[in-house]
Amino acid sequence: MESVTGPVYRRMIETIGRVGALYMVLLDPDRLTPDENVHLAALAAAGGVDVLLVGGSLSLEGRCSETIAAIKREVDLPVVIFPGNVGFVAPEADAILFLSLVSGRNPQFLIGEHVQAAPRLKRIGLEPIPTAYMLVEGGATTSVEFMSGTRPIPRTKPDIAMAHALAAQYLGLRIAFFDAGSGAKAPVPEEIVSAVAGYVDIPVMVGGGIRDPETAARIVRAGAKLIVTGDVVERTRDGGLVRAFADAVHGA
Ligand code: 1GP
Repeated sequence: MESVTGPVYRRMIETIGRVGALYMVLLDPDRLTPDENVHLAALAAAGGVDVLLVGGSLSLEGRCSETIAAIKREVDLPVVIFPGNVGFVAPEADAILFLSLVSGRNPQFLIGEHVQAAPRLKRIGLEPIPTAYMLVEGGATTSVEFMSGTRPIPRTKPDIAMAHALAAQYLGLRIAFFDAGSGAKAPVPEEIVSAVAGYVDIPVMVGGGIRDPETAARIVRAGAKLIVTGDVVERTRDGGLVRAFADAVHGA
């Protein structure tokens, strides 16, 4: 029988053990061309990013495979898919976050997409990383909220976030990902991060609306083990800022 965790997840956990927390940059194939994303990926690699996430909520352009193939040709970083639905499955990636939207009550995103995706992943040999995805109020309606027809966890309710993450752990999921959504006005509150990190044994991942290294460092100090930024890197395309984020996440 195969181990339930694959090599990419195990390497991520080893990296966390070595550097304290892992810094991921999200590249969205809908928002940028493959060439632009390769440019950002190279910038990320030079700036000390640990893992590239590729994905988003829509895949309107259907460029996930093409983008990942182009990145893998040029950049030596693990590429993990951050899927919005089964259409994001791409054999060129190293792994895929096998996300269950556990903060919602929409069966399609709790298990439906997964039933379609699982046989494809097995056939192409793509590592699934079982991940609980929990949307947290970030001050604006997010694409995930709209597309999934689910409501986010209220910002002021750490107890609800804790119960969701613990249920996810007991279901066997390996990462508790709290996301305020891309471009959120406010990131996931540190109170939620510290409450959950002190309560569950699986690593806490945080993204959405993180715009400066100081905020990233504060969220790591609150207990997050994985930090993801997308929008700020995409907008600024600033290698120095990427390096500052990586240093802040690793040094927090
Ligand atoms: C979105 O957490 C990611 O799902 C990244 O968010 O684009 O706001 O950095 P930002």
